[in-house]
Amino acid sequence: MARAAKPKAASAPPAIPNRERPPEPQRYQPGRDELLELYRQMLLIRRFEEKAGQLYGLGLIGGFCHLYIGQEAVAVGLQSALTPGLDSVITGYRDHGHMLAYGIDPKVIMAELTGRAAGISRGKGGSMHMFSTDHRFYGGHGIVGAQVSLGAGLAFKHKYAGDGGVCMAYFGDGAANQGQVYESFNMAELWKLPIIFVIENNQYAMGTSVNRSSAEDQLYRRGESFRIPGIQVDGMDVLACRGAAEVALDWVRSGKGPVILEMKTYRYRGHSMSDPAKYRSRDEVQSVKEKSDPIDQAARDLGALGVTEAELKDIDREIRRIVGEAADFAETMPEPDLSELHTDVLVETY
Ligand SMILES: Cc1ncc(C[n+]2csc(CCOP(=O)(O)OP(=O)(O)O)c2C)c(N)n1
Ligand SMILES: [Mg+2]
Repeated sequence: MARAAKPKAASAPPAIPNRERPPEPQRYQPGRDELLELYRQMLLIRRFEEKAGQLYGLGLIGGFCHLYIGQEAVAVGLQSALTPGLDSVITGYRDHGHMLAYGIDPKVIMAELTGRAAGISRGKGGSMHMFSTDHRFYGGHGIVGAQVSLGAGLAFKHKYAGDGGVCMAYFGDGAANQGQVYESFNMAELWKLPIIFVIENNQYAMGTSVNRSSAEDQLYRRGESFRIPGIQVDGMDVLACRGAAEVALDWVRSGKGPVILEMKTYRYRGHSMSDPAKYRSRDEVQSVKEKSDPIDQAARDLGALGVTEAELKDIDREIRRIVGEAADFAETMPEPDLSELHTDVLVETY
């Protein structure tokens, strides 16, 4: 009896055959003042989030509250390469850092957290539903993965209007397993939409680690069957993030279609303020803080550029003052009037 022919061993084809790839990103080389600004922005996010955690503990913030501590380099590094007023940004519920990185006033973000009328969504959206069309910042979304298809829509608008803008759509490692993400990938590549898909791989989706939930845990490869190139980036290094953003933006702005950036990062706090974090050890968290903290890394880079400890302490003092003022504002401003209960629910003119 003839033996069945042995299946031919696959000869490790290139990930995306016949497809040009973006060049390997280089670590960004900023001047002293530019790096100081990136450092300031990361520290603002860190101190803002610490304060938000305290206000939550005091009962001043209701509902859900997801902190961005540990992931600061991602939003700061990527968004520093965007053009405000032209490009658009959209993300999930862990959104405070992205707003701060876009230069939105910490006072109106904090006031939104405490549900005050002066908040950026007039106190009616809270932590997960912040929006600023002036900044082309389109939320703040509680439905995991929804921002990816909405982001594809924003990118379609950029292309349709021919305005030269790019949409940066952020989502998590958990969201990367959601179906609508792949429908969006397909359309985005098919229509060569100007979108950067940013997967913030902070290693966990609520209490589930990426390795436990993902058949392919190298998330930058998730676009392969759509011919979308992916780049894996050290998301704990603001200069690596910025370097990757430059490459991705060049690619997308030149009309070559979408790109995926997988940002390897880590969240220091629980999923939300109500997470007891029993799924990982304290040692694991401590070890990341000690070895890879993005703010410490930037401080070392600043040291190499001649910035002194005393200058960094002054920056910290200044940031604490800004955050303290934002918290005072958020605690003392009035709540929305009862007559606002049914406004902003539907678009009121058609
Ligand atoms: C469609 C949908 N399914 C489930 C949930 C519940 N949920 C909220 S956050 C979350 C985990 C998402 O994790 P990830 O995408 O990694 O983002 P991270 O919280 O780490 O930023 C889940 C399952 C939801 N909000 N929406
Ligand atoms: Mg995650």
